[in-house]
This record gives sequence, C-alpha cells and structure tokens, in this order.
Amino acid sequence: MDNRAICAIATPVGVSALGIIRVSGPQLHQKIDSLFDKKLRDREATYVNFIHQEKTIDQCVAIFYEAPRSYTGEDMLEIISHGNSIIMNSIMRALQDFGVKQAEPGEFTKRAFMNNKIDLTQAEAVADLISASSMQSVKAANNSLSGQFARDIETIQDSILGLRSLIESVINFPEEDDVSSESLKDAKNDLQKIILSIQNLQKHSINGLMLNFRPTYAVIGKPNSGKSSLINALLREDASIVTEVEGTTRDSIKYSLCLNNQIINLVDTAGLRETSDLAEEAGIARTFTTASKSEKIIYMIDDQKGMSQEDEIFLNDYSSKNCYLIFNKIDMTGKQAKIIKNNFTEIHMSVKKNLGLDLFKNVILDDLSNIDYSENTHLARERHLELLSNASNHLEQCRASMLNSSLEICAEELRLAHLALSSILGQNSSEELLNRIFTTFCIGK
Ligand SMILES: Nc1nc2c(ncn2[C@@H]2O[C@H](COP(=O)(O)OP(=O)(O)O)[C@@H](O)[C@H]2O)c(=O)[nH]1
Ligand SMILES: [Mg+2]
Repeated sequence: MDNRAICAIATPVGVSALGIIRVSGPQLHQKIDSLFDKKLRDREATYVNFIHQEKTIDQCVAIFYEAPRSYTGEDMLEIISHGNSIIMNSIMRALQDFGVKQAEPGEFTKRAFMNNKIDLTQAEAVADLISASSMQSVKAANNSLSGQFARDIETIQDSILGLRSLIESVINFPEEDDVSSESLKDAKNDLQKIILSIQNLQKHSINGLMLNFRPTYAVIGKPNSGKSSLINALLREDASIVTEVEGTTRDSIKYSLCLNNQIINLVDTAGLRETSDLAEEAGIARTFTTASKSEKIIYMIDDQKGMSQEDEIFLNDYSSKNCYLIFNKIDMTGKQAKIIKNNFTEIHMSVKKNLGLDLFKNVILDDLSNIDYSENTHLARERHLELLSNASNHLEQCRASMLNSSLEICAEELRLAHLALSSILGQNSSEELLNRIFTTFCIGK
C-alpha cells in the first residue's frame, strides 16, 4: 500500500462557518511544521496561522494526534479553517506542495483497518453511520461501531475453536472409549449452542439490513396530474420544475425526503402519454424503468379527469401492496380530503391547496414503521448475512457428520465455519474486497 501522507476536506462543499481538513501519514510532524506559526502539541487544539510561501492563508485551529493514538493509527492533523472553499483549497494545495496526496474515498478508515485500529465490521459501520437514514439505523450503526457485532462473532469463533480441539482429541485418542463417548456428548451440546448463537446473530443482522435500507417511492402518472407539485410540497422547496406545460419533467429525478427522522428516496418521473418527441419518449421509457426498480408506486390522477383506460392499463401490473393512488386537485372537483380503501389505497387530496397532504404522509409513515428493531440490532450488510449463512451451513454439515461419526469431516467443517466468520471481521480479506468496501465511502473518512 502507498503510505504517503494523505489529506482531504472532510466537510461538505459549499459555504459554511467552518471547514475541516484532515491529514494522516507517517512522521507528519517533520513534514508540515513549517506550515504553522506555532508548534503543535499532541492532542491540543492550537490557534495558529496557516502559512504558505510566506503568506498567511487563514487563521485556524489545528489539532495534532501523535501515532498511534489517532483515528488511522498514523500521525494525524486536523485543521479547522473558515469554511470557504477558496481558503480550503489553498490549504490543500499547500499540503500537496509538501508531498501530501489527496486521499481516496475511505482511505483514512482503510488505514485505520490496516493498522488494526478497527476490524472490517467497524469500518463498514463508519460508512453506515454517515449514511444512516433513521435514528434507529444510527443506533444500530453505533452498535457495530462499538465493536459489539465483532465481539459476538469472536465469541462464536472461540467456541468453534474449543469444539474443534475437543473433536481433534477424540480423533487422536480413539482408544480411550469412555472418554470419547463422554466427549462426543459434550461436543453435540456445544455444537447446538453454537448453532443457536449464529441463528440469533442472523436474526439481528436481517433486522439491521432492513434498517439500512432506503425504500424508493416513484411518483408516476399522466402529465399535469401534479406529480412534481406533490414532490415539491413534500420537500417543502422548489426542487422540481412545476409548470402548466405538459411533458415538463422529462427525466426521472431522485430526491431524498426525511420524514420523522427516516429517509426515503422519492423519484419524480416524466408523465405517461403518447408522444412524438424523442427526448420525451426516452423520458417515458425511464419512467417504466424507475417503476420497476422502486419499492412503491405513487400513482397520480387528476381528479377532474378521473381514471382513464391508460391509467388502468398501467395499474394492471401493480397490486395494493406496492401502489397507492392519489386523486389530486379535489379543490377543483369540490371533494373532501380522504383515504378510501378500494382495490388500492386511494388518497383524495389537493397538493395546491394543501388538502390531505398529511393523510398521504401518514400512509408512508405507516409503511416505514413496519421495520422490526431491537437494542441489539447492528447495521448489517448483505456480505455479513452471506457469510453468516455460509458458517451456519458448515455447522449443519458438521452436525450431520457427527451423527455418522465422521469426525475428520466434522473438524474440517468447523474450520470452514470459522473461516467464514473470520471473513466478516476482515481477517485474511483480499485487496479486491477491501477496495470494494472502501470505495463506497465519502472522501475524508
Ligand atoms: N387546481 C389544482 N392545480 C394543481 C394541483 N396540483 C398541481 N396543480 C397544477 O397542475 C399543473 C401541473 O402540475 P405539475 O406538478 O407540473 O404536474 P406533473 O406534470 O404531473 O409533474 C400545475 O399548473 C400545478 O400548479 C391541485 O391540487 N389543484
Ligand atoms: Mg412534472
């Protein structure tokens, strides 16, 4: 691995009061001392001038963390400057003049992993914490980050090792018959306990996976039914272009909406109609792709026009479980805002007059409240689940071989189960796997 010092802006781009630049690398002190007008002391915040080519770029607060007591395990520096991107980029350039390179996404955390500051589940939890989409997923990510998930796995690994040595002893000393049959009975009990604890961990992981998940709601319907208006009303800002011209929205545009501390994806789409405009036609094709990739469809109908045959044809492919109908513009038809459960759940509302918008939000909130969560839930990934089920399969094989007294196979299955668990923690993981995990991080973490 390239172990040159790295730097990155760790705060979002744009204007802000303060911005943070992080630096990490071996023997940083000697390299960057001359950039400050005062000497930095370990783990102390110092008010300094950041100086480059004899000019003060900014007045900052700098904190130096001496290795190995830092996030990455290397020497680290955090520069808290004013949050202006011209200032921050000048600081970055100055650092680069001193041989510090721009960090890749996740490179700080990757170094923390490489230096054994954290295991792979904790590294993944860092990324999950940053992108957590609800307070529950924040808590669950923290459970993983604190190492609870890793400790649970290590406990199971220890039990597997214990069981293996028990079985090896029976293999090696078969002549002591009494001891053997006693030991085998113990082995069966131990195996049963291990299988149960894996099942327990799998259950928590499945719940954790659900928490990590952001459902996508696609808003679909004919042109002018009020799709973009609905999205704007929900986002409480002019996020989509709303006009009276049919066919304004020509692409599928994805937004994040935070409802009661939970984030969903909301997609605005091109209205469905026959068209000879090529760009619009391509937009409509995307609407269908978006629909097929979304968890839920919000199908909008202009209440003045009512449901048409085309609407019905589209809806034929959907069920009440994955589709809601909105009859919009009831201000023009004089109806009351209400929810009706017919074939589909129908919400009769007016976006423009803000009638029934809360009814609609409650429908989504109801969807979101169905996720099961307990204090032990940790934020899991597909990767963890696959490896847990892999370990679990080997343990089942081990049980089967124990019943036929094929003890060599038993021991081998235990070794494989242990290996699967090691991979969850990132012991013996390949460079490719690590790259796959760390490139999903944001820069600066
Ligand atoms: N009267 C009335 N007009 C609405 C309502 N919702 C949206 N509109 C209007 O319908 C037109 C089309 O809206 P837009 O959101 O662009 O529809 P889209 O093509 O489905 O995205 C605009 O002029 C909106 O102001 C409503 O509840 N009542
Ligand atoms: Mg639109």
